[in-house]
Amino acid sequence: MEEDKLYQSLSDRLVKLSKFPRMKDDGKSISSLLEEHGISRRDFMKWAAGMTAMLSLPASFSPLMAKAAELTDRLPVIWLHMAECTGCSESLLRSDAPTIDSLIFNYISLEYHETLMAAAGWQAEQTLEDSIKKYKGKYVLMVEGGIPSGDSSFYLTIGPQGQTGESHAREAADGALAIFAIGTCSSFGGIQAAAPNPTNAKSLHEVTGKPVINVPGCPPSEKNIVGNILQFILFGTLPALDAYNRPKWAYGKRIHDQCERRGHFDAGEFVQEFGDEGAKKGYCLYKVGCKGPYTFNNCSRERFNQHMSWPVQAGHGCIGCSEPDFWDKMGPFEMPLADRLYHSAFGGLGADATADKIGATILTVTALGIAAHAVISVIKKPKE
Ligand code: FSX
Ligand code: SF4
Ligand code: F3S
Repeated sequence: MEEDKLYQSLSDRLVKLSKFPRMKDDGKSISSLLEEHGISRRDFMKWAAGMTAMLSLPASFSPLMAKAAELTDRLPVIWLHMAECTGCSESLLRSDAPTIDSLIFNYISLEYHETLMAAAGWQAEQTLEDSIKKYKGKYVLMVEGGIPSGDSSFYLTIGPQGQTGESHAREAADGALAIFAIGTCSSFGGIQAAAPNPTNAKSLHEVTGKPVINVPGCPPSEKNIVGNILQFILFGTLPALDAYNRPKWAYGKRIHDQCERRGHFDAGEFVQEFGDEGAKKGYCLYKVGCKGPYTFNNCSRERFNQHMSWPVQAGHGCIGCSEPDFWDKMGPFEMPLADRLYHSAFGGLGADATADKIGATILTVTALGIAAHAVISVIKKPKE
């Protein structure tokens, strides 16, 4: 059976990976870390089952997911910051009590992360250079933030030598095994790329010319960040991607399709203004600007902060934060976009369009310079 074969090949891969040396010398396993924070094995297995479902794998693969989490300290990760608010890192790290996702993030072999590491100045610069050399062709590069480029690249300089973010990103991308753009800024340019884009901020793909897996959202949820790391550990290949190079397991469906207020949309029950009777009854937020019908992400299913809540549950519409150019194209955020999107920009495709169709219609694949299948074909297999 296909499923058995897949199970076997993933488990063989994990066995090979487990023979790699642990990259941390504190001797702590993920189990001891969880125990220290009062998280039981049972909770961990429940979490692994949730991750397995999120990645659309059969429930019987949960033990493999748990094993993959235990092996995240075998993969060197370099995490760079560009022009952004650091919300992507915060999304993972700022919960009142450490979550399993945040513990996994701490457990990963983060060779370089400007916000988290103790080193600064020359020492930090050295750490980055050393990591790039030492793990050439073996590290995963994760970049947060849009990248001021060309004649405007000096708007972002990093480190004691004043190297531009643009050249930092290019150098690190050259030796990477796989590259992830974490957040909408790195995926598509982000807020700093909003018209008139004074710093000429660009996406990671545009700046490096490399195949990049985009994990957008401003910020993306902790689940989507950690899920991508686990997917890579498990498969060693890239996931199926949509026209904007977003993994389909996370960005394959619209917010609107899985929204808890969808029944009210279908019944024509709308909040007319914030604070009205409809708002108190949890009616649909479309008329006060929800962009859920045009936004591809799993927020309505996975939510944020350990499944606690998400924008629509909190009472504000989705602003489309995981879509390219949302900063210019989704506004005004508290007014419906229906007319523009249904009749002009989306060429009449309306709310039934899929991301791929929309991609082909307005923000063309060529504009991004990537085609999903081309990306998959050039991906290197991890060295084992
Ligand atoms: Fe902020 Fe990350 Fe938004 Fe951007 O997130 S949450 S501005 S996507 O790069 O820090
Ligand atoms: Fe939910 Fe927004 Fe769709 Fe209404 S328009 S059902 S609030 S996603
Ligand atoms: Fe962003 Fe909309 Fe989700 S605003 S966080 S994509 S609900």
